[in-house]
Amino acid sequence: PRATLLSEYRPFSHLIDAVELDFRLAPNATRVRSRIAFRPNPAGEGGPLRLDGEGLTLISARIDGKDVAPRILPGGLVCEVPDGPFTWEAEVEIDPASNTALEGLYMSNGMYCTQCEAEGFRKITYYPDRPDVMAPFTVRIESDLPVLLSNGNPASREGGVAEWHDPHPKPAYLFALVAGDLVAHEDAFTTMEGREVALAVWVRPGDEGKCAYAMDALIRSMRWDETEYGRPYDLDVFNIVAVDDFNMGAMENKGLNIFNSRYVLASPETATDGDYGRIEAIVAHEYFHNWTGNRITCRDWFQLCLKEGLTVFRDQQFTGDMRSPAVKRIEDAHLLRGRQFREDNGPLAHPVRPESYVEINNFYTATVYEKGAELIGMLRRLVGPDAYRRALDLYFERHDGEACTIEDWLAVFEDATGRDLAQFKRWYSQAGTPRLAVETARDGNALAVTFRQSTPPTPGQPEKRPVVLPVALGAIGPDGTELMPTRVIEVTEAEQTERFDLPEGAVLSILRDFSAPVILTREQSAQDRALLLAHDTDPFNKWEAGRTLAKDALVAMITDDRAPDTAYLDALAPVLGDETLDPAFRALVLAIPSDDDLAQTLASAGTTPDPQRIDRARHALIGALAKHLEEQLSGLYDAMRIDGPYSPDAGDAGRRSLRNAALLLLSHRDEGARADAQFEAADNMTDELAALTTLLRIDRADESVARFHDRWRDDRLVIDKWFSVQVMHAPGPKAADVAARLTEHPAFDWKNPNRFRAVMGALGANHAGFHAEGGTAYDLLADWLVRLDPVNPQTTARMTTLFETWPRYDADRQALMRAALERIGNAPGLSRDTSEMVSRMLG
Ligand code: HT7
Ligand code: ZN
Repeated sequence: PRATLLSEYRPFSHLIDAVELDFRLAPNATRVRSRIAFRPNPAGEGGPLRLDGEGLTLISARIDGKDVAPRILPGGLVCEVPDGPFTWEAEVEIDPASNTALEGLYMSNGMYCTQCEAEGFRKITYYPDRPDVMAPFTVRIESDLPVLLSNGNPASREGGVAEWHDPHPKPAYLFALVAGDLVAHEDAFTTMEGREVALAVWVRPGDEGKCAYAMDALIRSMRWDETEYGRPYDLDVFNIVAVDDFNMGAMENKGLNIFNSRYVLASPETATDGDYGRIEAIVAHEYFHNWTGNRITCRDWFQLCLKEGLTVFRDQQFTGDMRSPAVKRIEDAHLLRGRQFREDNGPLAHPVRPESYVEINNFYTATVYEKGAELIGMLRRLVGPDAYRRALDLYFERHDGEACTIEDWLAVFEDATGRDLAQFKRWYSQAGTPRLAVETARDGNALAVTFRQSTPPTPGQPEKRPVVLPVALGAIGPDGTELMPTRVIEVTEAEQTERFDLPEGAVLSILRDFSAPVILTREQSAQDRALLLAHDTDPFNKWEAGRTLAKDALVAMITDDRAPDTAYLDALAPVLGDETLDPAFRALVLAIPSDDDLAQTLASAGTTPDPQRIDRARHALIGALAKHLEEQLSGLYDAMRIDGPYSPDAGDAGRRSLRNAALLLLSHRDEGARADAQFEAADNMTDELAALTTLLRIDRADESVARFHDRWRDDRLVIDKWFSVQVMHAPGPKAADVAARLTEHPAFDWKNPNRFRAVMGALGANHAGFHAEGGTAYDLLADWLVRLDPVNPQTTARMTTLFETWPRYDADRQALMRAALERIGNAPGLSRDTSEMVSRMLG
């Protein structure tokens, strides 16, 4: 299939003044009538009307009331039209019950729902399905089902017919419709402008008791967007619907957000602290899109980071404000380095604003989202918070109701601050993770710090130019006092030297707060790292110092068969015992780098990672840590216990995370005795699942696995966890067998994306298991992806990325992974989605 290119963007031939849609719902034969008022676009190039359409049966088409016979093409239709304004009317038939791809109008548990981003609206009716065509929509829905929802405000409801009107012009990807037997958890919100908004979270009957937290997160998000960005809500209703079959996390349809039910439903017994955190973040993210995405949208899909990078940045700020900014920053940087660096350093590397795609759904990536958010964070750091807010005010004022580009976004910052952002713009077009090497030279008290930046080649981009790097740094004295508070250096050259007045013994703390998404390399002694771990005033670098010590210890164990480094073990103890530190932070310090993290570290240092050696070293370090710190861990396990009812707040969640991190280590000393007791006594899913996971990790979980299933067999979201943990924590050589056995379980509904991901995603996440000798896990995954592709191409394509790291490994594994990818690539009738991913990965 032909690629779409950014350079080929042309405005659409027509503008739309109004859209009316009329749905008569039936599972296999839904009728959709459209009535669209078109007029020529003065910026367009004229010509016939070209509308997108896929899988539609055209019943009739009329222009200004007269029948027409458009030419039907593979991806749409073409029709000659009058020179001036005209009204297009069409009727099509579609089959939502057979729509397993979950894109367009589909059915999930007897409920109708839609997913139109990025190009799903064309599966509902003929339309210019592109984000720069914006229009107000009126929607009429006819059905026997009790709840009938669409975007905007309710206009009327009579018998089996509901009408909705959305006054805000929007692109088709924000269209939504829901019809089902649903119940609501309701509340209300008064905006800063005095608008009364009726809020509802709609779920299947029986789930209404699990909506309170999502509602609470929504209300806090609405208030936060007013206070932090001055953005009020703009309709009389805001509805959220939870659906079990969903390809992604959630969707920001105007006034009618649709969510994967796992990001809505929560109760203490069934959801973990992690689930609560994700619900809060995703509810906020979708709500924040109302301004950054919906009111101001993207001109074309190449500009996806315009809405996604900015909205991720906003949801990160929100979570930081609601919880701990330090813990949030560490988690975000950790996620970026795990997922986005992996993408940026492999065959799928692409710029934050790509310039070509075959299937746009394949570009909802960590690079567009998470690296896109880092770019916003760097801009804010460079201009400062006040100028950032001024620029955002100007952005909303200048572009409200428009479909914009990255050029529009950067122009707002240039106009608000007077800065030239030409070099900064390279971040949007250049793929790959910059390396920042730092060297120091001393002359008396003058410390010269030389920064050298370079970005390795990525597919299609052999040469790279220097980017703008805001490098936050400070210094700590040998006695632990702060000698230089944080300042931000702008590194813009390939090589740049900065001088500081710092006495002998001062230890630099570089890239504080992870101020730029780069790989920092620098020689630093274990003593200096231990000093930063003990005394750095910047929480990110304090954590980073411990992390680097752990990685250095592990790398020495993996490559040189060394014993665990006691310097690292000794350095941890004072931090863990420091009661002035947030338990959530201490839990992060205690976490051992994952196998995948170590594989990435080794590969980027030019060493081929051996999954078995990595796994063994990690286990050995865990054992050593448990032995060395046993008493302290035991004390922490008892001290972090919470007596009283469960609360998902950050304080209690932090205590549980530290306690459960201690539990895991202690299980290597007590043969799982504490975990067994905790599994029986737990009154919340966080503790119950942590106990089960711990038992799985020491291979003593058979009984608890069975009991967990019996306890939760009727709760689909908990059963997803049951599937997932067994595979994720299976001993390496057994993982593929465990996964294969679970695919035969009667509850393995592989057409449900959550369930499929629970097993296959977990197999990919079990590093030693996925890469176990012989390639059985690769084959199992490939078999299932070939099977899933005709049913759900989007989820299949996304899951092929589990193979993206193939170039890291030894020749045997490379051959096995490539063979698995080739087998997927050769499957007859493979979707465009999956075939694009496979061919990009194979190069
Ligand atoms: N903007 C939404 C993206 C999304 C999506 C994209 C492709 C296919 C299915 C999808 N479901 C949701 C979600 C977000 O970023 O807020
Ligand atoms: Zn988003």
